[in-house]
Amino acid sequence: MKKILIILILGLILLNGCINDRRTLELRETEKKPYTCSYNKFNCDDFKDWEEAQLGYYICIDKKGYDVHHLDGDKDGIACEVLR
Ligand SMILES: [Ca+2]
Repeated sequence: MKKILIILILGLILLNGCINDRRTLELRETEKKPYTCSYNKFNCDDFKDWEEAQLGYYICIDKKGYDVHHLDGDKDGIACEVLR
């Protein structure tokens, strides 16, 4: 019983770590303005570099299931080729 409790607590600590990493990632993303996937708000030139644009693309794919900001016009899975 004690072992199960320890494993459960370790699992919760690990899970919390993952969530915090994700928040850090999104905060870095939001230095210019709060990042959202609710509506088409961002263009490629709103991101500081290609890596950030690609991250923004992935975040909305993950949250909404599609390219909310139309960052990948040719739909090859690579956002904002113009920034590379
Ligand atoms: Ca593309």
